Amino acid sequence: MRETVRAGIIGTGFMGRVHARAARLAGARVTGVAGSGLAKAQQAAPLLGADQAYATGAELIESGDVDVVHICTPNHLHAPLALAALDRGLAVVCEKPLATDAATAALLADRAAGAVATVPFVYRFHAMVREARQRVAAGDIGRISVIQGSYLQDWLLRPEDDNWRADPAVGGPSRTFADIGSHWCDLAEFVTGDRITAVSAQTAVVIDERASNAPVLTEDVAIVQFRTAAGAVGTVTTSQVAPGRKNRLFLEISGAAASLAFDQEQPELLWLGRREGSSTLVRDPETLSAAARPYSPLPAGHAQGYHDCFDAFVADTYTALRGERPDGLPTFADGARAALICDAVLASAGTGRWTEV
Ligand code: NAI
Ligand code: SOE
Repeated sequence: MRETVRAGIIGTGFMGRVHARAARLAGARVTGVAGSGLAKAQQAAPLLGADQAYATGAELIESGDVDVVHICTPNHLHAPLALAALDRGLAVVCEKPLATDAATAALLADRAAGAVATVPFVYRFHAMVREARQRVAAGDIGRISVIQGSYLQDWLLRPEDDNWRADPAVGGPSRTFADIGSHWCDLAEFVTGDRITAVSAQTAVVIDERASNAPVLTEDVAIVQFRTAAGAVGTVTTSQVAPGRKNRLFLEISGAAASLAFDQEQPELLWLGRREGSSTLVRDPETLSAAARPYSPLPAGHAQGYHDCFDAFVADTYTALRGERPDGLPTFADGARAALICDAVLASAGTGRWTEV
């Protein structure tokens, strides 16, 4: 690997900008950007700090001028672009959902064996999430009985709130669960070290007509009850039509000795519940466990957030490019796992039956 990583960004929207910034902060040079056409890429290049604009993702992948490709496009393009990049021997950072069905995601995970291929389940990179995970692993919570929570947003609340995610040909057959339920399940499994083994799900379309996608076929809401390998039970509610909720990923774990709760919109805090008295831990590098401290670079009281998680995720991906194995780096195997759960959720909602994952 060269001393300076050469990063190519495909997709010039919200995530294209976030990835390009994180890549530069991690010491990479952004050598190329591709958009939905040459004009879009040319417009984005100075904003992303990219040397060269490409008309298509395929051209960027074939350019010979990139070591790692960041795929930040609508969902249906993730799998073909990731396969092309892997075939070319490049490292890949591919946005979630890794693919719009579990079989394709599994194929990608197979093809990525031995390569650096990561998926931005970035909520793993909050310091307080690492602290929660460390406390579960250390046995502080005891045997886990219940894992529950929700991921709620409101940006698709009104019929005029429209997005490519609502079109199954572009976003895939699942919208809300694939888009945000995937993050929740990844986080729940990451923190507990447990696995969801069976699901019973209901989905609902609340807004049945949207401007460019009428009638709407993808779910606004998914409610999932589940069992885990270690014998815990749980529920998760996901919605993109929950008024007032912007990006509220909430996870609570109850064990025999204590509970833990994390709210993505209050990421400096971790609630620790006990029968004898509960407390709220505030992120402070001086008191965090060794596992969480690397994700807490700022002193206490200097709030960290989404960008910090993203930057840490990309920095760890680039560390992996140098042959190291950072702990908790989400790979294509984790992307395939999320796709598997998502397929089980859709199947269960369709049949009304419990479905094995
Ligand atoms: P966006 O709509 O803001 O941007 C998508 C971009 O892709 C647009 O600029 C569009 O012009 C471009 N595009 C469309 N067709 C293309 C093509 N054929 N080739 C190259 N570019 C093309 O969407 P956003 O929010 O940036 O989402 C992109 C992906 O990132 C999605 O898969 C989404 O699930 C994921 N995402 C992940 C997040 C995370 O925390 N990991 C956060 C937000 C989104
Ligand atoms: C939109 O629903 C979105 O930006 C998702 O695509 C992200 O993955 C999630 O992090 C926040 O919400």
